[in-house]
Amino acid sequence: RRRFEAVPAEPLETAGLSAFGQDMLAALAASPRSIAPKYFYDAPGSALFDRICELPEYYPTRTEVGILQAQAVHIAEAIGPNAEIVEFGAGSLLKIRLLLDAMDRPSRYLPIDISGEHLAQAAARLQQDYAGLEVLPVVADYTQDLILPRAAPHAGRRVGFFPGSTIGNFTPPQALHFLRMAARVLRGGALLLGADLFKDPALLHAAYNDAQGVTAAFNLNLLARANRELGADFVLSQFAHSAFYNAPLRRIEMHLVSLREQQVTVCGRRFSFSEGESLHTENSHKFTVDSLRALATEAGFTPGRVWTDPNQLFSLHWLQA
Ligand code: AVI
Repeated sequence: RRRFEAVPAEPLETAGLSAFGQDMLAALAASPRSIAPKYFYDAPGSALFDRICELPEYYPTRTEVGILQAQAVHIAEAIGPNAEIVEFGAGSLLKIRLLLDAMDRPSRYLPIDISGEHLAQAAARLQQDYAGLEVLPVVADYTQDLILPRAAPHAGRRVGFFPGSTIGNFTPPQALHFLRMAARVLRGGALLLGADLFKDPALLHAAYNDAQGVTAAFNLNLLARANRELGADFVLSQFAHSAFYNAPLRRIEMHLVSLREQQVTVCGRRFSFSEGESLHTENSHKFTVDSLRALATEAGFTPGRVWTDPNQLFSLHWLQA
């Protein structure tokens, strides 16, 4: 009698690989294939993202900056005197400067970022311009549970700042997890949160399919990064940038679509792509004011004021922790 034995799938040998290597191998071994968008942001990817923020089609950055400029006095009033600002992500120095300039004697600024070098440079530049402010960079992954330094004696409120609608790049459970952690570390203070609003899908589509192809280059840089860091052999011209609005899930999805049947090698392992098969690289969820407030409430915040632009493209939320 013949006996059939299940042959276990060859285990992925990931010991000794970087987090990017481990996650890329896991993404390629899965079906459907999907990887966290945080891997976009190596140095070339961060430079491409800065260019995206300047694109005519990419409205979120300039709209949020416009709201911060228009409402700085009211936001500073809500923050109060001597406050401590905790920024999740090194962030745009422009946005934090708009807040600091309007605030009444800010006491301390704690930018949190995973990239220590980038953070140290940004913090040093800020310190030069704000001599009376204590700038205390915290090198940490803010998607994990955080422990922050104690509040300085006599400091005012501790206020979190999470601009840019990066909250939309989390899956809904990740967003809830992040907000719960933020509510915990900011207890007694508040969070100022930027969230992109649902709008005409044609405008959303244009923002992620710009005419100059910068967003496409940003997406494809993920494969270029794998070639640089993981000894991969992706042929970039054999993959296409695809970004579309998924209406039921209220999100832009970005994918890299294989233009033909092909094989790639990553960290010494071979993977096949069929024609049209994709690697899902990013979600960018869009909110209504009410859906964001409901999410914040579920995470333990008490939603307060909401500031938007005249066209209701983007929202800034004051969430009491
Ligand atoms: C950082 N994040 C909020 C951007 C977004 O719009 O979701 C990332 C981005 N992806 C493509 N363009 C911009």
